[in-house]
Amino acid sequence: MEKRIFSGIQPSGRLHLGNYLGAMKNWIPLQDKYRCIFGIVDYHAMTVTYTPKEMEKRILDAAVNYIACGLDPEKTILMIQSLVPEHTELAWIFNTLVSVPRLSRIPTYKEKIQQHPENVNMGLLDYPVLMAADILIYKSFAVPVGEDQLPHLEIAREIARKFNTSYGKTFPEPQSITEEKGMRVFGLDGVNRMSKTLDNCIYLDDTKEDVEKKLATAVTDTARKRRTDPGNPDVCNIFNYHKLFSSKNELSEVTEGCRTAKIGCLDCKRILADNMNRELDPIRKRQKELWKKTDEVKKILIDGSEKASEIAKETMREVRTKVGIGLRKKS
Ligand code: AQP
Repeated sequence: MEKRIFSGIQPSGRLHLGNYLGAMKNWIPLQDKYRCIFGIVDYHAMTVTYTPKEMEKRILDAAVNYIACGLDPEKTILMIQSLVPEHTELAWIFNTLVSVPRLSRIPTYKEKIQQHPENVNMGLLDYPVLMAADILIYKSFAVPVGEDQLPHLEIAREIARKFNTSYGKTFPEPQSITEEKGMRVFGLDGVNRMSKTLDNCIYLDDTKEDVEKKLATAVTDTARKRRTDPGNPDVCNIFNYHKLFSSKNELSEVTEGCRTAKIGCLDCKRILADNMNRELDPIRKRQKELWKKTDEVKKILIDGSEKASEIAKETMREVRTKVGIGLRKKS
């Protein structure tokens, strides 16, 4: 059987550097090694309050960014979760294999109910079960994810194990594919993970000037009060960004300049802004081109979802038989 991997991003807002460095950028080389299925997981995005009229624009925005960052629909399946309803069907079956206390201990659930105390819905609790179905409906052997998603992947492994024990070997226990670089990108506040909800982001469609302005006010080493004070790159979030965008030489120059107060935070941020913009420029250029041909983008998603459906339907036929629901022509 072909080796498949699945990963996805929620269309819950504009995509940001955390999504790019923790997810999309790492997906690019996988396209040549495995059968990749990358989803825009819109059912997940319904777990927080949203405006229905904006959802389609967000889905398209995610697709534009996927392609602009280098995902190639000729090699890879790009799909929309809700166009393959077998994801939610399998999630229902998986719901019977995991306990409520287990789900309520997941860190992202605790985080979300703090962020959205007015809307603690079942979908938030059930999110990892739907994610397990997203992965296992394609019998994916591995999943490329950022650090925040590792507890969810653990749930997917537990569910696969439980299903296999209860109903016979059906699913692989999916492994994580993680890259040390970009595992956890902090937001401009330097404290929290970069996240759409917290709006502490550099977005992939921010202009060159937006990037410069946002970096200029971003948090650095808070103990460095004056330009003449030496700084400590080890506790500076701007230095974390440098590690992701700057060359080895620049990293040592910036380290030395900061520790000896030869350069100030603004000088350091200017070097970073140039490097970040150099990487983001071609992405922004392709975004603009793709927004002029959204019909083509929609077709890519519809075709991709059809290809994904073929695999998902086959898995569900097997699952329905194994769990014994429905009727079969011959008993
Ligand atoms: N800050 C981050 N650092 C590293 N990786 C990140 N990812 C997201 N933020 C960071 C990775 O992006 C993929 C998809 O994430 P998602 O949009 O489905 O959900 P999320 O992780 O919940 O992202 P947000 O921005 O925090 O969304 P909201 O605010 O809507 O919940 C995942 O692989 C994730 O690891």
